Amino acid sequence: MHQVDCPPVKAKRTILVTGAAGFIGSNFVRLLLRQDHDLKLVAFDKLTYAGNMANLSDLLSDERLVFVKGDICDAATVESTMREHGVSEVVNFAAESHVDRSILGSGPFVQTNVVGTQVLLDVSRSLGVSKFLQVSTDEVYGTLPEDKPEVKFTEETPLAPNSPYSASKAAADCLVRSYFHTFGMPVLTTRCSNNYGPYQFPEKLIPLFVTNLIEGKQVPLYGDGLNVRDWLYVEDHCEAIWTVLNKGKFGEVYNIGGNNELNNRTITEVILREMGASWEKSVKFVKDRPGHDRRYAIDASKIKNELGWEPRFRFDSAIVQTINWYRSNEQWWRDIKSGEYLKYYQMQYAQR
Ligand code: NAD
Ligand code: TDX
Repeated sequence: MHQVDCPPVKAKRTILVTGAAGFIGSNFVRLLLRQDHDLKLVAFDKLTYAGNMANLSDLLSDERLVFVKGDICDAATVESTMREHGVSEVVNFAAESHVDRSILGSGPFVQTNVVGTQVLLDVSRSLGVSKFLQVSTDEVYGTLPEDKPEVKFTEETPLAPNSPYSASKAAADCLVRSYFHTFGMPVLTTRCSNNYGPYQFPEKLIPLFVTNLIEGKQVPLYGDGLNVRDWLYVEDHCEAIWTVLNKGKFGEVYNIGGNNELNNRTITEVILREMGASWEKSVKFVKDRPGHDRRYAIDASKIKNELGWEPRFRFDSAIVQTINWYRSNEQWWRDIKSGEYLKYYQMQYAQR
């Protein structure tokens, strides 16, 4: 019998998702595949200490997803990947993302966050992509006073980064802005507050504290523990990025936040309560982070009013869901908390 080969189904959009094996990137890929959009995703990641194929392993059998190991600083690999897969849009999550590591050494932060973004912009421009979304952070705005709760970061707040991490992200944001003004590139920038949820590397506050408590270890609270962050569930952040990618106006910045300011003591109390641990036995106050920003708070009215996005998850239930995820996925974080991680932990916390 004569056999007819079916022509490959042509995806409408092909999105390069850089940093897709990290915390937020992998949650973004998972969300888009679950929502069943007619698109192809090219997950591109260098697999640094923070990149983990286990974050994507359950998704790799999906024919809408391909994975490419590569560095965003390597223009040849970025270009060949984008050409081979016919990439039409870029969402750049790839970054060195941990403030404490940027204090130990800023080199990799400048390299990936600044040079890597410049390379991605140049290749994307030369190939004429239809959209380039830069995933940035509220930390580029610096710090807010504690005694003026009405003051929040808006998109007009001047950039005033205080850590090498946030300085490198601010530099990248400036490059993205300049490619819009100089070359008319179709760029979008999002600036989000602190995320929590599944697959977050256990160097960040919430997964570090939850996994330490499961291991029967103490949790190291910096300074007086009264620094404030605006916590957002990762899926809400991913939905917001998808909204901006689809409805955002080129050249614009969109703040994303949870309207959920909590200090680190409160976060610690919530985790301890949920895990049945006591403050006296489990909390160790340690020397503060140098240059530690006191308060972050996002005014997310622009994305709400102009694009109709609002967070859907409530902190009190999403934090329990998150803690339970780390309880049920012990192998995932135990594999990470070994080898290199232990050396890092020793360097970061032993002398505090
Ligand atoms: P993460 O550290 O968990 O993941 C970063 C990923 O980027 C890793 O998979 C890593 O392997 C990859 N990567 C690093 N350097 C690379 C390179 N040169 N080339 C290719 N891939 C590389 O970080 P995350 O928490 O998922 O953050 C993702 C993005 O969101 C970052 O740009 C970060 O600045 C931003 N952001 C994070 C938060 C947060 O609370 N985590 C909040 C706001 C914004
Ligand atoms: O051991 C700790 N003890 C502690 O008290 C750690 C790791 C953190 N902290 C404090 C410092 C901060 O006030 O908890 C707060 C949150 O710290 P991190 O989880 O390191 O996040 P932060 O520095 O606020 O930055 C995060 O949010 C914005 C992400 O890491 C960034 O990538 C994102 O841009």
